[in-house]
Amino acid sequence: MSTELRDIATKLALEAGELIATRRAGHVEVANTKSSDVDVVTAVDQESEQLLFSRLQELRPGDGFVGEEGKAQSSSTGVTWVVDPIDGTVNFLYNIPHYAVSIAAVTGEPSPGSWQVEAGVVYNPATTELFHAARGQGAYLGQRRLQIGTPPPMNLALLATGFAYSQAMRVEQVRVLSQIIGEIRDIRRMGTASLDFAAVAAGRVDIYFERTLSPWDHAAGELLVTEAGGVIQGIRDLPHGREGIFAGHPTLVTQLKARISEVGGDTLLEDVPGWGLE
Ligand code: 2AM
Ligand code: CA
Repeated sequence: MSTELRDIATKLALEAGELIATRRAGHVEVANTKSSDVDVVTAVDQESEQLLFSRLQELRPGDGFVGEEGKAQSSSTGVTWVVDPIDGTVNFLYNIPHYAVSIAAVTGEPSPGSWQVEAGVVYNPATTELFHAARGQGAYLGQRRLQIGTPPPMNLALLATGFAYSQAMRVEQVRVLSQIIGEIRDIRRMGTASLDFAAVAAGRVDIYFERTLSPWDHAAGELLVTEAGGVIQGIRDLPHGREGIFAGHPTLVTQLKARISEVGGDTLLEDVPGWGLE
C-alpha cells in the first residue's frame, strides 16, 4: 500500500509544483495573515491546497485530509493525507528558491505520535528536487537512495533549525542557540521545515531541531529521515510535534537533546511567555 500512496503523492506534488512555479513567475502578494503579522498566506498557498484536496478526492475518495490552509476531511479508509501546499511561504514570497510542497499519507489517528507515516513526498518546484519515501522501502532524492552516514562529533556537526513566527519565542530560541553555537560547526536557518528533514536525510546537514511546528510541516519529512536510517524524537519524553522535534543520526540526537535540555531549551511552550503570540 505504501508504494501506491507514494506514487500518488509524487504525481500530485508535481502537479501542485507546476502550479506554484507558474504563479511564482507572475506577481505574488500576501493575501492574509494567520498567527501573527509575519505568518503569511498567499493566494497560491490556497490554490495549491485546493488542487491537492480535489485531486485526492477524485483519486482516493474516502481518505481523510488535513491541510495547513484549512481544508479538512475525516477518513473512512484509515488513510489521511497531511499536506502543506507551500512549506516555506516566506521564501516563496521573497522568491528565494527554497520552498516545497509537502505531502504525507498516514494511517491511524492523524496526529504526531499516533500516526504511522506510510508515504512522504517533499518537492521543491524551484529546483525540481523531489524527495520521496514509502514506509519500509527507503528514502530517495530522485533515483538516488539516501542513507545517513556516521555522524561527526558534536563540534563538527552542522545544525539546521528554524524560529517561530512569535517574536517572543524567537528571542527565547536565540538565547538557547547562543549557548549551543560555540559547540557545533555552525547553524543553517533555511526557512522550510520539510526541506530541513530532506537535508538531514540527504546528509546536507547533520542534525535538525525545531519547535512550534505543525503536523503538515513534518509528516512527510519525518519519513524521509527514518527511511534514511535516522531517528525522529520529541523534547523530554514527549512525542515529537509542536513542543519540539529532533531529526538525525541517533547518537547526535541523543547528544543535542541533552545539551538543549541543559540550557533550558526544553521549557514547555506554555511556560514561555508569548510563545504563540506576536
Ligand atoms: P510555513 O512556511 O508553511 O509557514 C520556518 O522555520 C519553517 O517552519 C517553515 O517550514 C514554516 O512553515 C514552519 N513553521 C510552522 N509553524 C511555524 C511557526 N509557528 N513559526 C515559524 N515557522 C513555522
Ligand atoms: Ca505552508
